[in-house]
Amino acid sequence: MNAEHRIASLRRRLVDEGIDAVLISGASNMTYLTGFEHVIDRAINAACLVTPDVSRFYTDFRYQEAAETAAVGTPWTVRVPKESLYVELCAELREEGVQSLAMESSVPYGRFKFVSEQFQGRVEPVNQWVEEIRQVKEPHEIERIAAAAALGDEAFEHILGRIEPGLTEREVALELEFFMRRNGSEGVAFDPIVASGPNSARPHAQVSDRVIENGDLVKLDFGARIEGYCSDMTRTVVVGKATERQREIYSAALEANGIGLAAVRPGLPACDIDRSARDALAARGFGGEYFGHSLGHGVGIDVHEQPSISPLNRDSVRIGSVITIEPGVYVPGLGGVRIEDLVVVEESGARLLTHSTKDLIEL
Ligand SMILES: [Mn+2]
Repeated sequence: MNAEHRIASLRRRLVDEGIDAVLISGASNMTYLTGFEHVIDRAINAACLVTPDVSRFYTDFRYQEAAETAAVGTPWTVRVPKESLYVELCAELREEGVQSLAMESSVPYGRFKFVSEQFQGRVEPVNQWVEEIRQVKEPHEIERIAAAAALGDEAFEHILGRIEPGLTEREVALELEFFMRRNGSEGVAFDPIVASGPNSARPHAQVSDRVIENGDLVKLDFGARIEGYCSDMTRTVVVGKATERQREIYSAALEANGIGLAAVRPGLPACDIDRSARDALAARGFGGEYFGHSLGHGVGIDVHEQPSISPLNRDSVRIGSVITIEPGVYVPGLGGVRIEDLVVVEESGARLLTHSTKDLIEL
């Protein structure tokens, strides 16, 4: 991990925007920027301050020892304010002659207002500064995502041997989670989605106590987390023999998945990749009312990050991004199929990290 390189990227942004300092307090962004492992969690009270010559990590007593240990050999100095973190931080900014400060637009409004008053200089809300750096992965980040994807493949293989009529969605979801955690996943990337029968027509259905029946489509969307990095995959299976209509939906989703994957090229606008798969679905009779979400998204420290592969994103995809390609066909009352792969964007196109079969599985 090269914290130096990540901080340098942020400093270039400061220069470009003509701002003296930036304060980063989003947990995933702080994790990325510091490179600290096993320090930053969702409960932490902390902030990273970066100026042209300072990289300082503020936290409190509960995290002091872990942060100081993690900071050894890095450009970070750890500061543990005696009283209020933001009161002390603002006092230091004033002492150091900082005139303008960037804060992430995602911070709570109360904190933004408080810092604005305490600091007394110009405070600018800024959006996606660290997220933009995060969207191009370093090789060791890709290795971790690939390891999480491999565990996802194993979990899918495992769950295929378990799904049967009579089990509830919740039991299947629990088994998926248990398998991943028992085999090295740090929690899960997100609560698994197990959506059966008519529930599978809801793209982000919440797991229910519905009992799986013969003839159901069962959509499984889940991911592991390895060394701080997520994976994400979706497969849809049929319990028993598939009907003609189920086959038709499945083959449309599968074709769109293949077309979306083949469209991935560095330098191509994300919206064009999205359109390739969307047009393929429409040509099969599954236009907008059957597929209403984005084709994919970036994956890394967070399961949903930049770049978004959506009709609205005109930015080009870049070498080193890790994205999903996940077209779906959702037919209310009948069910839905989504097939989601995780890929790395390389010079020659998409390299798959998800290796589970996409042939229609009838259990
Ligand atoms: Mn996804």
